[in-house]
Amino acid sequence: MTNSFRKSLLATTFITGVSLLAVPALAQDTSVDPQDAERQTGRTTQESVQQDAAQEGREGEEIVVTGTLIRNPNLSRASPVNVTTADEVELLQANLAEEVLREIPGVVPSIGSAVNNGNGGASYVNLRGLGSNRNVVLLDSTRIVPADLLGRVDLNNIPLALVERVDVLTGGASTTYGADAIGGVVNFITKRNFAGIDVSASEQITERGDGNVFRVDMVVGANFEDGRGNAVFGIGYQEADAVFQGGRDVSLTTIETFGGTALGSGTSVPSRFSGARNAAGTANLGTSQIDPATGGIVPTFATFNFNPFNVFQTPFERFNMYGAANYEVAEGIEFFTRGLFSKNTVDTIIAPSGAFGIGVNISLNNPFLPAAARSQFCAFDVNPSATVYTPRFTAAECAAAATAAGPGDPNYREIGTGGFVAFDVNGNGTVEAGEGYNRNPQSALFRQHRL
Ligand SMILES: [Ca+2]
Ligand SMILES: [Ca+2]
Repeated sequence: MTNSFRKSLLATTFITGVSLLAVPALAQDTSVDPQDAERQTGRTTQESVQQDAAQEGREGEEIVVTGTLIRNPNLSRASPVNVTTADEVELLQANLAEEVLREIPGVVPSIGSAVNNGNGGASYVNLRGLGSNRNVVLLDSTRIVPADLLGRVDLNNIPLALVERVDVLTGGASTTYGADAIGGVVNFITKRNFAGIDVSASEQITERGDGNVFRVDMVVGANFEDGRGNAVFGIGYQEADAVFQGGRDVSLTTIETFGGTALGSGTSVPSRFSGARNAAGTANLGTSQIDPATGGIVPTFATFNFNPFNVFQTPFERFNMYGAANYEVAEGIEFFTRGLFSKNTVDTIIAPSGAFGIGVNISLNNPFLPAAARSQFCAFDVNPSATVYTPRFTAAECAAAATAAGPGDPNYREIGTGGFVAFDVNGNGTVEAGEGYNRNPQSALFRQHRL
């Protein structure tokens, strides 16, 4: 840093100080006009500050720089705000607030009219994919009652017909709004001084003739006392029919992206189990399926196609009312009130669920257990050492257990009763901490529940 630069830096610093000091001096009306001072001393303010600073520097006093012209990005940086106007909402012919937000970059589709799996009847916004509980949803800049204990606001309750615009702050705003504004803030601004009557009705249908959506809204508003007060009331009804994925060829099955083959869920019928040996007795099987023809356990051959049951459009019916009034008593003092009523009926439709890896104990004398499956469960190698084969039960134990009378019978055996065996897994001569195996691990069941 050159000496001249340091001087000019100091000069600008002190000029800032001078101008700040001048403000209270002027207010007292006893200040010395800087121009008068310059005329008297023959120096400009900047020159005198430079010389004074130089004198102070010569005296060896510490100079503390309290401000510079270097810009602080924290003061000037603005968070991006995406604004969606009522015109855009109308152009979209959106029926729910979630449908509007879904179009905005930075918003990840969350549970809503097009995401049904996991739907509890509400719809949410998920900014930047950080989670639908990581953003704040406001109505006229104030919070509204959340729909669940996670603090998430049900977007089905937003009176879209009254919305003037939607401000979406897609940046972290925790410092302003609190810990839940990590992903950002969505602020629905309603029509503030709406006067008159607005009635709208719409009917939407897909090009295939299904997925009918009907909507009708009426908004009534009036200003009073020369615009100092306004009251507005809205009432609306919406109804949407389902569009099933099974209704379109393109979505009849899930297609694997690499090979283009149809995929399904392994949680299916016939049931799948873990914990069995292959039929040849050469290796353990992973999660495998019962073959009804042989009663044996074989690699999965029949998957369940869950696609046709799922929906592209979630069916719902909604009736909502919204009323608000504001009155400016004096400048800066305003009373306002608002009321919100919404009754939503959302049909959540997904494919039949299943038992996804539920641990089960299986009695080997179960009359419904095929003999082939029984012997494969018994032959399962429980020993983790690659060179040691330890079957769950020996062939003799297995055969005896098949005809055991009941739990009191000494030959009775059950898969999944556990029991830890310490064992030198890596074969180094000592059984170390963590080495061992479960001699009779549980079998996990995967089975699709048919409707
Ligand atoms: Ca082994
Ligand atoms: Ca060892």
